[in-house]
Amino acid sequence: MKLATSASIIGMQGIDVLVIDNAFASAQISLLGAHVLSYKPKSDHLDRLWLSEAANLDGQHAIRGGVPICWPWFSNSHGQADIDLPAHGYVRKQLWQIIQCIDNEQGTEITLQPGTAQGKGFSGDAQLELKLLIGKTLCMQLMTTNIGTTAFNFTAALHTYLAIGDINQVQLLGLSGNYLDKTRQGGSYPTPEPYVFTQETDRIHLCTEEKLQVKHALTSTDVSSQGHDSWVIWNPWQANSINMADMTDSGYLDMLCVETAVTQGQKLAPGEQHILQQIIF
Ligand code: TA6
Repeated sequence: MKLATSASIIGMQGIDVLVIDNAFASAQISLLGAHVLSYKPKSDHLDRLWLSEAANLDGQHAIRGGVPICWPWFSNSHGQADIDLPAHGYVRKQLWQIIQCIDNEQGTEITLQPGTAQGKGFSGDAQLELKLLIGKTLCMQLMTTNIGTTAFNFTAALHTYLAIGDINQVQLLGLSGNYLDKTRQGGSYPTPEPYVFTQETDRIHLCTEEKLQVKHALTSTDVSSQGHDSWVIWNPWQANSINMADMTDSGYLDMLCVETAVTQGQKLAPGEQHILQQIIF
């Protein structure tokens, strides 16, 4: 497979990384997990994504930061009794292949597929593909297709870690209604107004608003989505950062996860396809 002129592959510790540098932006995509690590538009050269300074890039661990792909289940919603199944599914620790990488007038288009979409805990016959457009915006489409003869269910998320400079100066705009709070036994609470951050936050907003805006110390980041049934908002705060080997003690200060997600279960009949799309700009 011939790479686009804008593309090259480099080794970064234990992982191979596809590096894109075109007229509109630069980006880094780890082939472990098809994990976008960095996206910097040329308009201001500011990375919209956060990567932990302590991220484990040995090729064996899920990467803390960037955009982890959670599939075929989000969190622990695999519906199985097996407690050893990995949180957020198994494709973030799989090696993905580059199927296509071409430059066009909008940027660089990349298609990636995992070695296999099959894995312990999921019996669906699925094809999984991630399509990226690295341009004036970062467009990601996670495409799930039922290539089998029976229906299956899945959940998923694009678990985006945004670089926000200082969590104490963030305001999130665009959400409404109630959210489910993982830090309070899944209880339901109204969306705060203004939406600011002062403590551990782990929330599932069961709403399909298309566009959120994160105002922060570095710039303002817009995240828009289609194909989702939820937005998940996460910041582990200080005590959890201290306890996580792949975050520095103060790592929580300059990141916020804004995740477009299918948390309620998406059923796909044979031949059907679902696209979870996220655009960051
Ligand atoms: O999306 C929020 C969440 O499910 C949190 O509950 C938190 O655990 C986070 O994801 C990170 O999960 P990970 O498996 O990457 O440590």
